[in-house]
Amino acid sequence: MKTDKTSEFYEKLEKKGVSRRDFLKYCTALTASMGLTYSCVGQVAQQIEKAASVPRPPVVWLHFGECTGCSEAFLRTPDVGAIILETISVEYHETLMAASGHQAEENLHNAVEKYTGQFVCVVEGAIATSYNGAYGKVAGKTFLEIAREVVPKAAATICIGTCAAYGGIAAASPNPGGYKGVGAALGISPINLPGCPTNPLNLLGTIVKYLNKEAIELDDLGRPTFAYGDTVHDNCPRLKHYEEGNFVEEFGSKEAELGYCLYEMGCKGPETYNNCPSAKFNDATSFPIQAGHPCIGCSEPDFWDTMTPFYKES
Ligand code: FSX
Ligand code: SF4
Ligand code: F3S
Repeated sequence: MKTDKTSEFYEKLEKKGVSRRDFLKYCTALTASMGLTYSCVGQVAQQIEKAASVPRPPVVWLHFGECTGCSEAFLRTPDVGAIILETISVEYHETLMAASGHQAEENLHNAVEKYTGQFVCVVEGAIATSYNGAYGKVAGKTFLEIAREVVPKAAATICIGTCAAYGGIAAASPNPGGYKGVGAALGISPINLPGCPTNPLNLLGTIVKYLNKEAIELDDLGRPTFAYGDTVHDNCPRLKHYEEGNFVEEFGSKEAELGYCLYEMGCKGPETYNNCPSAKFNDATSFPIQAGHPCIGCSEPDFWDTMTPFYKES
């Protein structure tokens, strides 16, 4: 049902260059990423409209030990970024905001005080825990201090990226800084959206469910099952070749050209829970396996240690 709020939502998107047609395109991608059939696109669109009609929740977005690839992935999918920014109100985000130095610190402090108990904390990056967190600081404060100050005051915490979720690359062996994911560093159970980077559609799907007060079913690693319920292998476009025993044995070969299975090139799709084959990246263009590269298991805990060597069969 169209209301003034929904018309306003479409008008705002239109001003950001996202037409109604574009919006439906992303609803289609989001529907697929959630493992739903095409017939659910209208329903998903309505859910986003509904989410956009409630007051936008304040969001404090923290950056710790990471490469900012997760924010980049979201910003490089501008239409999804615009839809997300129409459903939340980003009060603090180090990559996006104009403020710097003391002014930025003040913004963080003010946002946390003003919205205590109401804001959603999105965290990118892992937290150094050894030597009182000395291996990671912003403005003279350790990541650990910042996280301990901010995260407990949030209404909900969403970790985006494998780094925030489980430590990721910052926690790769020998991990001298004692880097950990947010849950392990603080002893809490956040919503984890792993991936290096996280697919922006998975963030959008989570925000929409959160705003609509829908229960978000999580697995034992804190991942929403709507996005991380299946392995990459389960939905891989090369699965038929795997089953028929057609494998690539060398990059650049005829078999590679024919799109055969990359298992023997080290593909970790069978051990990796993520929806990349349906969600895809870069405006739903492609994902590693479609581009001819094996999955390196980037959304699994400790992938940098447990999935290497990346180009060898496990
Ligand atoms: Fe880590 Fe994300 Fe990889 Fe980078 O925030 S998951 S290094 S893509 O940026 O945290
Ligand atoms: Fe499975 Fe990887 Fe082969 Fe795809 S390319 S079928 S994920 S092993
Ligand atoms: Fe990562 Fe594998 Fe997807 S490498 S992006 S989980 S296909």
